[in-house]
Amino acid sequence: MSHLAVEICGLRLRNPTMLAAGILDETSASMRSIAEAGAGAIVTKSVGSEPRPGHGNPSVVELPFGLVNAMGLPNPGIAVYAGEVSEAKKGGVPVIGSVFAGTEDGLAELASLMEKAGADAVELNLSCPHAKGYGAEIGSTPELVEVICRKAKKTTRIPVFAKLTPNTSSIASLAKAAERGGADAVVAINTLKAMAISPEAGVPVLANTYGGLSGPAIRPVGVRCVYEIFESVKIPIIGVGGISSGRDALEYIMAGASAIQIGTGVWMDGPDIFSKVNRELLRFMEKHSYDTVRDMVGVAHHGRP
Ligand code: RRO
Repeated sequence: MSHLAVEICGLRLRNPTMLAAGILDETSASMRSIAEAGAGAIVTKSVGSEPRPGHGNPSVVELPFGLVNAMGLPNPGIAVYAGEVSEAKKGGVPVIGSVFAGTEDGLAELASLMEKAGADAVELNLSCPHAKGYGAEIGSTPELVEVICRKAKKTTRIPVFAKLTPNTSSIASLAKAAERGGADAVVAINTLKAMAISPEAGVPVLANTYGGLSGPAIRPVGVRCVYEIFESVKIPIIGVGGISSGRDALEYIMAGASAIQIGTGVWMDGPDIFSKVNRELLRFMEKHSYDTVRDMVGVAHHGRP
């Protein structure tokens, strides 16, 4: 009998789909509605130590093949958001707290505050492509990624995930550094650094000029990144980038992902995307006689066991 349940870093998920950071995760109510819609876990929005308004508008450009966003890490700060995390847990699925900071000490402190708020795991945002001093600015060198993960592991008992940037010549080197630093899993990928220009106005569309491309266009990049990381580390990989069908999820799983996240797909198709992806995954597994998701992880490297 095929089933969708997975275990990742000790977290038991009823299925391998998670809400990605940054979409419909501003409040506990929206996060619980995603749990009700069928997600196996929820990742919170990226939260920092202090409230931040984010970048000015326009902060999102919709394209036929995805989105370019420069939200700029808007969030109410951990002191306020902690209450949303504990409430979100009532949705009955694991809640993973995404955090950002400009230093390794800042990230370690936020990781521990997320644990106190009740998060089941923490996701270190080492990859936002357009926020000065944060994200990819501190997550692009293996040495720093290693130190950041080591510090976060020292201050927390819950699993630590490192969300990595694809805007680098070797995402596998970043994944290896995260593993050396003790990270329990890596998440790949965040958005691709991008921009849009209005020919009529003759200026960049986004107030921040630069943003991050997400959605169907980046799926082949994400799948390639997961494939490369799988060959380099032993810790689990969580795949994200352009997933909106069971088939898309299967690409990531067969490249090496033990679970997957959906962000822009929720923006495009609504929360029902979780039950749709899960239904399609299960149908495929039944048709092709895979009992578990785990049996499909990395199949593109070594063939069926
Ligand atoms: O808030 C954002 O602008 C943002 C973040 Br934190 C991120 O990690 N990735 C992204 O594309 N946008």
